Amino acid sequence: MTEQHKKQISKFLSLILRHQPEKIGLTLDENGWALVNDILEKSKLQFTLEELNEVVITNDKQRFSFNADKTKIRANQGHSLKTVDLNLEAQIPPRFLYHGTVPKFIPKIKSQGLKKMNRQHVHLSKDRDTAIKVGSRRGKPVILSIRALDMYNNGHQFFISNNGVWLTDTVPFEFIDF
Ligand code: HQG
Repeated sequence: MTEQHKKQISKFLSLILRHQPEKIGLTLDENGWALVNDILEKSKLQFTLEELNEVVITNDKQRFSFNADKTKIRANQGHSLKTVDLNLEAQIPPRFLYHGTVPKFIPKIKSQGLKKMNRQHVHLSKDRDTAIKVGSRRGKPVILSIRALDMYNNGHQFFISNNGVWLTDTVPFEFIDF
């Protein structure tokens, strides 16, 4: 399987499992799971169960998970769909977490803090290198340090996705070191 084909399938899965399942007439349950067979049947992009397996296992960010008997699949984070509840357990965060962004957003972030924008959560990284990668998707990255444990001690909840992304509802500007 070529890297290009894998990437194409990964992008397609992100679209239907995070944002627009209706694009192919797919339904997700309340926890974001879709039936694997449904996806194989309804997808306009052609791929086999073996290829789907390979995409899930080798995915650079481990974006997707199967359930125990591998009949269902879901995205580990990144949803814009308001109805999906991943049922993640609240966690105590480390002292610092990081957010990669780009210069043009800094003035707004300075006044409003970090907002979840189109997604269900603000996404934070456990280390600077990961945050650099996230920011680089949009241009020259700027890395913000978030005083996560302080936030937690002030009543903010944190979650960690299956693939290690830290999630929270909003980051007020006073917890951000610019
Ligand atoms: C910015 C990818 C203006 C924020 C990544 C970001 C991640 C504000 C953008 C995951 C703002 C939202 C999520 C405010 C935040 N004013 N701009 N008040 N607050 N922003 O894509 O964190 O490859 O929704 O800095 O690796 O960039 O898809 O969030 O630049 O883990 O699996 O608004 O998506 O993963 O952008 O990325 P996004 P993100 P995948």
